[in-house]
Amino acid sequence: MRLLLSGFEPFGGSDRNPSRDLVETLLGEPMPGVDLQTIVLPVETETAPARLLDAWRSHGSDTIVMLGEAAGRTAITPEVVAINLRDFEIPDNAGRTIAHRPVVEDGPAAHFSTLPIASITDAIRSRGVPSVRSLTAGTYLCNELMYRVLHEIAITGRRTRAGFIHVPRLPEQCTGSGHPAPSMSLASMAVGIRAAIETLRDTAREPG
Ligand code: PCA
Repeated sequence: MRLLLSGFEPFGGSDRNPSRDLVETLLGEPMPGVDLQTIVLPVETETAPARLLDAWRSHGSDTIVMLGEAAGRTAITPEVVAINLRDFEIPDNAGRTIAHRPVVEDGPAAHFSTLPIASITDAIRSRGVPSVRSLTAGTYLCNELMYRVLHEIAITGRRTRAGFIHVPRLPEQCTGSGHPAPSMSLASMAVGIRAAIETLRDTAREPG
């Protein structure tokens, strides 16, 4: 399997993003049968999707897994669907706020993940890490990235499998006083994402 794994830089005032930490951790843990390329993307609507699509073209990946942080989540959550809507509640890291605009003008309303989501959540749970599918990737950069990648695959007729997985915040991001927030350790997230990658490797199509 030729896997492209992406994460995002910190955003929204945080100095961490677990998706970036995961990409860096997994890069240091080679897995048999996985040709891994990683990329950490800026949280910027103008640049993130294009940078990922460039990496896909240059690596020739047959599988794309995009990772991002979702505050408030209690589990590792593969996203089922990306919608054709950008509606930011906070500006991106370049200071842009986009309200009620499509990701792709005249694109379809939605694109579905082409990852085997039930197999992935089962595999993650079997390692003792909470995982459940999610039916919304939001309307910010993560949804936009997922939509743009799946749209590009659809219009180019490629057979690349692609999808997005949101992870909770790290405990270190949730130590402020006030309301406690859900979090998960980086070690548990890494076990879970590794299980997801192994599932994808073991269900990859034979070449040719
Ligand atoms: N999470 C944001 C964007 C970057 C990230 O890690 C989101 O869910 O859209």
